[in-house]
Amino acid sequence: MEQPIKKKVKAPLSVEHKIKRRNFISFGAFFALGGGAVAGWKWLLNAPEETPGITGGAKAPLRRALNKTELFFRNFFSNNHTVKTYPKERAAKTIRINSLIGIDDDDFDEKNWKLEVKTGGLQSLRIGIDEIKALPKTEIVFDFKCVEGWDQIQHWGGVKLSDFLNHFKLDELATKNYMGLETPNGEYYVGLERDSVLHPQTILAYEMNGQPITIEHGAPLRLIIPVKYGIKNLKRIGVMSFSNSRPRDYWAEQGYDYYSGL
Ligand SMILES: Nc1nc2c(c(=O)[nH]1)N[C@H]1C(S)=C(S)[C@@H](COP(=O)(O)O)O[C@H]1N2
Ligand SMILES: [Mo]
Repeated sequence: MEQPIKKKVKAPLSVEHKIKRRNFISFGAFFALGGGAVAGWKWLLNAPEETPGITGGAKAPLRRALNKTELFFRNFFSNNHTVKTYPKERAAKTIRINSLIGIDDDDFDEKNWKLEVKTGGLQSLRIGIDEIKALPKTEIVFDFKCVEGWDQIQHWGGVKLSDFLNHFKLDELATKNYMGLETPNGEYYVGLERDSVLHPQTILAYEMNGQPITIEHGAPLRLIIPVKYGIKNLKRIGVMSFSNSRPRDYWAEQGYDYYSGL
């Protein structure tokens, strides 16, 4: 009897051989990716820095990425999108106090306070708190978020910023790209882009939990802008201005995201 012809089979790779081959492949990949990463890192290191001053001085390509993210969220939070609101009963009874930059001077005189609006004309507009309280009141209960990692459901009342702008015939000025707000002493200041300024939930607040705002929370008038983190919710507004370029912004100068949207 003839022996059945054995099929010629390729000898299976020995375990040792397999490991060697894997190592070779992974080391190759490691060096290829690693080389790419080093090259990318060098490219980033040598990339020009963005114009200093307004923002914290990130490398230009990084800022481009940040701006892309920003654009995504801007569209997401366009004025047709509103942040979640809650029933009044859910609001905290004791509102947290964060920082007091620009509002800790003892000689501040609430009685003589006026909101100064820089209209670009020779004279600023000066508006008293009673004129603001006479406008239709809007209330909002929402989750206030601080970048430091806390949040709290809070209840605020005041005039819608867009109503205020219309009433004082500032709507034309408000078509500029940015609004700048500063404390009366100029020590805390924020820049806000137009869409967030005109957002239907943005208010100039003079009440919290149905009571007048206390000094630590920004009396007599503060900004409540729910589409943004706490840092942009300026307490004790002294000066309002409009511009097409970014106004100075306290925390953006320290490297925080200028937009600081939620
Ligand atoms: N003038 C002024 N406004 C300010 C601040 C500040 O230090 N000074 N801190 C901001 C920050 S970081 C937050 S979280 C909120 C906190 O507001 P609250 O103290 O009323 O909770 O106010 C914002 N507005
Ligand atoms: Mo904050």
